[in-house]
Amino acid sequence: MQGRLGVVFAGLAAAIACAQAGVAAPRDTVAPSSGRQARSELVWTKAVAPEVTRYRYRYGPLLAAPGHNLILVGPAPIEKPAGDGYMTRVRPDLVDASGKAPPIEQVHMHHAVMLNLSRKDTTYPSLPQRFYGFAEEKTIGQFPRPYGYPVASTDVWAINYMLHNETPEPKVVWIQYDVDWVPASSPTGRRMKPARPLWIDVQNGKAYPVFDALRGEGRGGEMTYPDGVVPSPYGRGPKLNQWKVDRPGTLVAAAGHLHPGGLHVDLSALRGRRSAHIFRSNAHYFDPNGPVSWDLAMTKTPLSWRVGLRKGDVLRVSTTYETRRASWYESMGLVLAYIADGDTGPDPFKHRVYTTGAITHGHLAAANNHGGRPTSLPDPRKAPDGGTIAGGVAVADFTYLPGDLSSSSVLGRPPVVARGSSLHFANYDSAGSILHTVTACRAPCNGSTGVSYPLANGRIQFDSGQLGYGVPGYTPAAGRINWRTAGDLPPGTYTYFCRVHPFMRGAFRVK
Ligand SMILES: [Cu+2]
Repeated sequence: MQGRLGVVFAGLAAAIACAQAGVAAPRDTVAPSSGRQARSELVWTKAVAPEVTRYRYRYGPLLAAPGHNLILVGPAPIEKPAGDGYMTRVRPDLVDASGKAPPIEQVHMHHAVMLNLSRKDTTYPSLPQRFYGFAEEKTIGQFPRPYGYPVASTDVWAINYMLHNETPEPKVVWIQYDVDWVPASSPTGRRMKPARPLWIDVQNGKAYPVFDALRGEGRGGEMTYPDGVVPSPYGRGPKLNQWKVDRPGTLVAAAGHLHPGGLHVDLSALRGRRSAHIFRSNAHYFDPNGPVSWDLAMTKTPLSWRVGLRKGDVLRVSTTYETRRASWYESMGLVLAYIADGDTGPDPFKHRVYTTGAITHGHLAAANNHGGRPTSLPDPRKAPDGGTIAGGVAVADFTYLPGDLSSSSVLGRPPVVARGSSLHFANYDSAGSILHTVTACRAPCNGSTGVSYPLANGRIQFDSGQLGYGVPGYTPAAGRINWRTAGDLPPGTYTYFCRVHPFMRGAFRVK
């Protein structure tokens, strides 16, 4: 048996030698689906109010290759209503060929950003203007009257997104976006006032704007980023979570974005030494397991919400994650707000501001499989000892060899590592840019896969990062395929999963 495993390992080692030589360090790109280039198309239009037309568009087909963690490197142009006008509402979705949203634990939108390539972003001018963003929270953006996002007929819209296929099968999906539109020349359009998007992000400007919130960090089971992180994650550099107001105006709408485990995103205004809390976008979890999954909706400002700001005021964002149940890797926290330049709204330093709002939609069917039900997978704590392959574990073809819970052969037994030694993992699937992690989950970690199972909740925490190649800092890829466990793990059986492909489960044993 050992000899055969050695042969397997030699083949894998050749693959990795290739990858290390740079032969296969591909950038993640969107593969055209069977020759059909992705493009955006108008699906239908309908009148929803006098002089307000709803346009439904779909952008696709997007082929999420098996197991891929895709990021589109260049933004792709998308359709928009013709002529000059105002966008007054936007509703995003991710759908399959039947028009339904696929289950989140199979394929999900990590994030998608709608861009206006014809304008500069206000809070990060080297980017095109970010005017909407969404992930599986799918917040519906609605402007209060008489405000809207002004769009010129010559503006070019684009979308930049990261899509995860969490399964080993190819998935084809479309990004769907509904836009409510008021022509500028209509009587309603002539009464409208323009509002400008402000993207305020705890990692503003980073191509992959994420941070980790680890279990046990913070106080009372909650960690606030960046406030609760010592030393400051920004070091001596600019405070990425702040933006200085460049002209007087009034905020008219805001909503937050966060990831599973996130509790809320807070927006404050600073004037001199004073600080005014102006909005908390709460994550409302429908998930019966609590704040642990994408089964959530964010609250958005009420239509009557207005905050007047002066030039020189500072807008500041922070986000809070729960840190009692699990670790939350590669998390986000941001607010998208809209400001009407020149308008004078209530001064938040003189008047009380409503800091809460309502969710924009209810529980989504795509988020309904919570997982964690019994399966036929074994309890690795009860399995006999296994051996390692050339001293380590190979991640290949969506399995951990040896130690994969799905393997009924000897390969399914947890490999043993001597106390004081570390166990080596190497991801050989990465030659095809399939990223995997080795992330601790609480034993036995053998329940069914769903939006809230497994979690990164091992008794002792560890996480390899996303092993594989890509552009570090731009994609989630760690830029390496190797990882070692800590050498000081106490004896016991350790269970783990892949954050990218949560159906992947493995175990090892320290003796
Ligand atoms: Cu994986």
